[in-house]
Amino acid sequence: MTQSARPSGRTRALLDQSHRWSAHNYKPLPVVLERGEGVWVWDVDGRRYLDMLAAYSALNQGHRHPAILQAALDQMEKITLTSRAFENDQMGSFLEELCEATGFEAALPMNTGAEAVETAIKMVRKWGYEKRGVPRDRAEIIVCEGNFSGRTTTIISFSSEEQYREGFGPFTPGFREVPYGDVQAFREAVNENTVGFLVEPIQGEGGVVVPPDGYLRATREICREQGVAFMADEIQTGLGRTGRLFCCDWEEVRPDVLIVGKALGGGVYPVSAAIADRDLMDVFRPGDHGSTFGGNPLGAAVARASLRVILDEGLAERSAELGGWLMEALRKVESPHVDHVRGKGLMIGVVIRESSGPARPFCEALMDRGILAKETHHQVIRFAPPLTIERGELEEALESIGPVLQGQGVAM
Ligand code: IF1
Repeated sequence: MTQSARPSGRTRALLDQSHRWSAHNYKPLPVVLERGEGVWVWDVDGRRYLDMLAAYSALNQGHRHPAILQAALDQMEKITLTSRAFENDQMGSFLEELCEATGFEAALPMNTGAEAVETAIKMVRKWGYEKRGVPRDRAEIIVCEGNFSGRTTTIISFSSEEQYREGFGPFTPGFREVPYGDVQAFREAVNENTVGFLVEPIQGEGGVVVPPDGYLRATREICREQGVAFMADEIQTGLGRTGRLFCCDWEEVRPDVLIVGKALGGGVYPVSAAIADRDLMDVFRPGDHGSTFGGNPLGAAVARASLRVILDEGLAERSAELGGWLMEALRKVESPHVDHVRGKGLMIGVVIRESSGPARPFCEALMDRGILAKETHHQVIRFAPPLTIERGELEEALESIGPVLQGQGVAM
């Protein structure tokens, strides 16, 4: 991995420019990228980095996958946007292929993950009123502490992260929070107005938190008994990331609503969807819900290719094999700074001890060695490369990751 000097003149100028003109809603690493290919990205000074974040699992297929690019280019030669006022020749095939791959009867296409989550919330609320007889405006959805499902005002209404809520009230009612991983707490929270349970099979932003074995299965059974819709937010864990096509597959759990996004767009175009059977999906009638770009032909063509790549290249199987190897290799690194390593497949979190300070300086030291990773929740370094990564590339990365985890080059 190349050692990189401190920001050069060109990097500095571009950092200053974005700082001058952008809202300051992020604190990105001081690296300015201008090219990506597979698992590699290059900054404006030509330095190469291994991308171990993959845009938070929106790049499972790697940067600029040729088949996905080609699908985008071909579609751009034809038609890119129609709105849903008219039909287009790509959306139906996209949704058919998506439903076949996931085993559901229908899908509602959106763009960002948050929009798909909002779609799922509206779906199960209306289903609760129409099919379950829940009194108007009394529907409740159970969520977990540590959740992250997006940044809209309704979604942050049920966030347990103070910073994501501070200053953005008033909040949307109708959500009840339970500890993540606690089946009994979930059972006790269900009442006659509970219409849904929104859960990430592994909490990504929460710090790559894997629930106890059987948690998904047990809560899913309670949902079945109580007539509550089990809503899996697989926007980050889905599409191969954890070693199965969907993380729920590890416990053979079939949700009532499957929410997907990120890698569905192959790193080329935002595409998301809420997927369900007709008993839930058909609560939507013409005019109930929509989006200017949802189901557009360019996004649909890109999503078809993105899904094809995941299935044809066996990305879930690669994630299981390489993730298992990487997790074991990381656990073998002897370091006074690492509390433990957790995750599933190529969705891995390395937890840094509080006594060693936050994870950010470790990510900065990794950047200096040509590896891009991002901390989450202060203490966790997240490793989630494209699922197309080769074993040799991971072995090479480990030659740098090991020493950094042992504190080399880390400003503590
Ligand atoms: C940011 C986090 C990750 C998600 C899950 C829905 C969404 C996300 C499980 C919403 C989005 C992104 C959002 C981005 C950073 C990133 C993130 F740190 F914020 F939480 F991945 F962990 N469900 N996660 O992870 O999808 O609307 O963004 O398309 O907001 O900073 P979106």
